[in-house]
Amino acid sequence: MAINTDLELYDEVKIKHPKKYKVFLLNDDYTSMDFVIDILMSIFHRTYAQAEQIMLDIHKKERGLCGVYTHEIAETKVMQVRKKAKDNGFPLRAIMEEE
Ligand code: TYC
Repeated sequence: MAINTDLELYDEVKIKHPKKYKVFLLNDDYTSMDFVIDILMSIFHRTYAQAEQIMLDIHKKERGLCGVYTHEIAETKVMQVRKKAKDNGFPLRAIMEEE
């Protein structure tokens, strides 16, 4: 019995957490600041104040962290940014990187 419990415990300890991915927005010269703020609020669920701060960070430092997600969700966010930017005629891009 004791050996069983130990094995179960060992298996539990071995469980790996799914990898997480950082999603960044990239700066460019053409996308409007208001549109970036809208993207951060609608896709990344930021408040207006947070979105404005992240947008200004990107504007100054070339890229900014929008959120950290599982692979599938990060990929979806990147695609949603691409589609919404394209539909609105902006070149805004998002990328993901393993954490
Ligand atoms: N640099 C853009 C401008 O001056 C604003 C901008 C901010 C664009 C963040 C993209 O991810 C971005 N209109």
